[in-house]
Amino acid sequence: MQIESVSFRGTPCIRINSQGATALVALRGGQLLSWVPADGRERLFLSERAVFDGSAPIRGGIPVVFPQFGERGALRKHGFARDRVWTFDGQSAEAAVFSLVGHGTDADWPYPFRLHLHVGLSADRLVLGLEAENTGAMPLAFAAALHTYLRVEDIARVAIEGLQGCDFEDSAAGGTLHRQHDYDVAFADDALDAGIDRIYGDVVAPLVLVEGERRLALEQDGFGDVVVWNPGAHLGAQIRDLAPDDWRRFVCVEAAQVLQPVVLTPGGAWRGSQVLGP
Ligand code: TA6
Repeated sequence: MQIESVSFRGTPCIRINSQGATALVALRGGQLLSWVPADGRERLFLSERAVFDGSAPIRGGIPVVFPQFGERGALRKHGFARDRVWTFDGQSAEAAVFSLVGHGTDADWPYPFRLHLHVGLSADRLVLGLEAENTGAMPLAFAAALHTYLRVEDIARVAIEGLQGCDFEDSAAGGTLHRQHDYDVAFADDALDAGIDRIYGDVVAPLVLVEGERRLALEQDGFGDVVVWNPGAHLGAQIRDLAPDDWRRFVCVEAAQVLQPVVLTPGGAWRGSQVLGP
């Protein structure tokens, strides 16, 4: 694994090369911006209109959501980890390691903590590990997600397999509860206009993103939930840091721990991972 410091759209990043694959991680947010396996095809969506000056989160790649998911709490949407500048700690045997340390000095979240993001890369696999540690003297509770923006050619041809039988909260319909009866989640008809925004609980099977002949497997461990999001045409047109047709070019399939927040006692640690590959 080779590692170099680079600047991308004016923001400091770490580029990782391994077995012909590359990944780019912005220190802002500890956020993956690009993953190109050895076949040379980009797998992540990053908006051309993404903002890199720190005035808004970067739209695309893999934002780290912590310690709050969405607006389920008093903090800013999706918490603060994606807005902070992380540190590159170096490389372990298998991964580049990034960290974010909180000293408990935030008035609205006064808990000392340490987050680590491990980014492992081989020819055709991306392995992400997120670790949270309570370094303070009080218990703390958090939600977390790897908000993975997967690049697709045309959302109308995309299906996600592996969620049949799972219950989900429909965030686009006020959090109502439903069960996934269909074999796959597809983005056709009404969903193309209204979008899909769902939190699936107790997901055990590996997922597969299917688009025509292309398949990408997504496995996760530690994270109990999966969030599936595409804004659809209506909301997509209102998101300022997306170009007009960008909503067709991605789907977020997020490894998440949302429905049941994690509680860490002092000294306690939690780990979750998401693995993308063939
Ligand atoms: O994870 C899905 C979601 O919570 C959606 O509801 C949508 O708002 C999306 O995240 C993006 O949020 P953002 O704050 O990055 O615009």
